[in-house]
Amino acid sequence: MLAAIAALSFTAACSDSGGGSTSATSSPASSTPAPAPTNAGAAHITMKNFAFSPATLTVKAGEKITVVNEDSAVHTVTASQGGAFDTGSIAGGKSGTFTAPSKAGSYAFTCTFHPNMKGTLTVS
Ligand SMILES: [Cu+2]
Repeated sequence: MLAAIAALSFTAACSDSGGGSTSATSSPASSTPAPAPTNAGAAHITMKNFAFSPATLTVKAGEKITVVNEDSAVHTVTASQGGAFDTGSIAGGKSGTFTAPSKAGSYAFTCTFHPNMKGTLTVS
């Protein structure tokens, strides 16, 4: 009798875990990416097509203002009176900054190279 073969009941409990438990709750990625609140209130002036934009700007005393030159020509933001502020030359494609006067008032400014460019800075 070859009954000794029966010892091969070696059914290891390798239960192939292909179970239908597909509980992979993939989050629908509806998390809105933070909309970068960086310079939300930062004052800035853009020079484009030989004009300031905006041409009139209201800022707080001593506020820092960023000036972006989108033209290819050199521009400045220069106070028309008393040298209240001046960015100096800003080459095309570059940017600069200036600081608003600490005294409230209305300050006309221009570009020293292009006097037709005019703007007004109001310090509140
Ligand atoms: Cu200019």
